[in-house]
Amino acid sequence: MNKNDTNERAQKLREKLIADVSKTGGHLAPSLGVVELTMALHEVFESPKDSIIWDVGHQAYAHKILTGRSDRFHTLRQKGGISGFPKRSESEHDPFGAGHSSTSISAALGIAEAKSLSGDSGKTIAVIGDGSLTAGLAYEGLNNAGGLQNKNLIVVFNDNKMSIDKNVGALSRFINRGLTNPTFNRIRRDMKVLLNLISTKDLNILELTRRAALVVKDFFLAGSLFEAFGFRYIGPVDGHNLEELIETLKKISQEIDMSPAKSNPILLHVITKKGKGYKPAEEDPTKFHGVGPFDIETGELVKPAIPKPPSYTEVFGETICKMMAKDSRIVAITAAMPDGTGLNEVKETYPGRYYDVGIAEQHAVTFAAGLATRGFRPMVAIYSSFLQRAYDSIVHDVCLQNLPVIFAIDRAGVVGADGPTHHGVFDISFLRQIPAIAIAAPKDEEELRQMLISAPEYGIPIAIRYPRGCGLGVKAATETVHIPLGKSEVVRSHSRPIAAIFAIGNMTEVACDAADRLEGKGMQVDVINARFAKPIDETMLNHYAQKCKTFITIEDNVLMGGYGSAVLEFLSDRGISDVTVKRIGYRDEFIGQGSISEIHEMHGLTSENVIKTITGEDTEKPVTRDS
Ligand SMILES: Cc1ncc(C[n+]2csc(CCOP(=O)(O)OP(=O)(O)O)c2C)c(N)n1
Repeated sequence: MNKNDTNERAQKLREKLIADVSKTGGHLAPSLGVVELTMALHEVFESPKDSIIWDVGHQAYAHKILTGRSDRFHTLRQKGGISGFPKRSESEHDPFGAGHSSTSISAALGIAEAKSLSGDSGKTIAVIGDGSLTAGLAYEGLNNAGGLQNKNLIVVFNDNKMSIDKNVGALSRFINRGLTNPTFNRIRRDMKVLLNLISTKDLNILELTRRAALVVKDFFLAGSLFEAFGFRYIGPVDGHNLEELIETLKKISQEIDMSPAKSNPILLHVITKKGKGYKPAEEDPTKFHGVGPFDIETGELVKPAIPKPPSYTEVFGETICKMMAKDSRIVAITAAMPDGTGLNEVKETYPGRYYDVGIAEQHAVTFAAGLATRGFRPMVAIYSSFLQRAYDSIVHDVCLQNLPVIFAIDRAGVVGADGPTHHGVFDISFLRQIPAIAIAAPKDEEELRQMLISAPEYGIPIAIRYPRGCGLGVKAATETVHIPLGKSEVVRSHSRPIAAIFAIGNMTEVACDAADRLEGKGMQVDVINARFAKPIDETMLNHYAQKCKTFITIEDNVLMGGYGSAVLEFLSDRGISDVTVKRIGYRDEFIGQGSISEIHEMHGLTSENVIKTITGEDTEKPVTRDS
């Protein structure tokens, strides 16, 4: 391959990435950073015989383009289009699905072992970033891999010093120290000069010098860390020098072929620049980590036609800042997502009470539990789908000890284009079965404020879940309103309602819209803003069981084990059998990608479907469940 040709191909690939992602939005900076690495991997290895597993998978766009998905790439993240992450059902070149971080080493090791067991000589390559290497799961994989000594496993460490924000923690410091340390770099330079001066006759000196160099390297470099895990460390190499990458990967491949079956796996350390080749992304890799549609010339985001109210995330960030000013017990914790969870202002204003723990949700929760034992009121801000990682910490460390940790669960409900790995549709169900915890969901951004302000006073674990996107444009109340634990509120009331809609969180607006439209048709329907999925408001349910015999429940969560289930359980346990409950929520299946409104439409989380459910008209899909 001629150097100019390859550079031109890399350039073309970048241009396509930028052009398509500027329209669809997506993870641009991570993908731009690995263009040469992707080309080199596909040049040297033979996918799908050799399996390439991208950690998180948000950087796999070039891989998708190079493996037969170029023509459809413009459908990225759209309903029915190419997924923003590797997906087994999409291509044989995606051997393992992802979306959540730090799974690649474990998955690759499993695949490598499966190949060994079945006599398949294919190699398995995990590509993992420095951000994803802050998660415990990655080390569980490294530890097991070093022990198993599967020679066909290669881990490529894509080191760009960035998670979504700047990477954090001691390991990141350790790895950077070696690479940027002037003393080491000087010694390395001097060593090279010395080695060149020595003739081959002086082998003893040569060997001595090599050993000395290794000692120095071990002392300073990332290599010692991976070597301690039983890997053969190679690097660091320049991740934008295609020739060097290809050369190195070829040597690695040959070396593996010549090694005995049980040999230490190889770790290749590659240095890349996030956003490489597109100036706005190089200058602001955090903005271009995951970006909406933008103008290619300026890098400016395409603005919505009508200005939108503040997002729930922004309201959370602003409220917690105000709370921290008044209450020194409150501390804020994020798992590598200060920007995404709205904690940037807290980070600036209260650096001493702000913790970015890395991509370590499990640790974040247990760390919060520790803080809570000493009188603090930790607020752990984590997206719903990533909180799944921390399940046992919530049960064992927080709830079992009844510690007053506050979970700010952002992106609860469907999230849109990121698809099934990122939809936050399980949290009501997976939290509801845990004793001690309360689960709240605000009907709008003002109620989110009130719930956050009320939470520290409950003195128990509480999860407050709120959706992706902007609020309803509700004005902030001038006075602080405290919400009593477990109390719902009636938001539409009539003397003789034909049905009562029990709505939770963002679905309250949908329910109100349906009730208002039915009122226009002369039908009385009451709406109750549930506020809490746990404890549920038994007084209100009892009251309505007397008042009307049809209940509708609606939630941005799976039906199974969700808020509607809680209502059914209550009625059944109390022997109330003359009330029919129709539940609206997500069926027992994983939900694909699409815009939030498209998904709500498909699953009947709309006022039209609520109206149909009440008036008895057929719906196109079986979106409701009768009991
Ligand atoms: C369990 C989990 N938590 C959080 C995230 C959100 N997230 C996506 S990518 C990313 C940073 C990954 O950094 P790195 O591995 O260094 O890749 P880079 O984006 O720098 O290429 C984070 C925190 C996630 N995908 N999974």
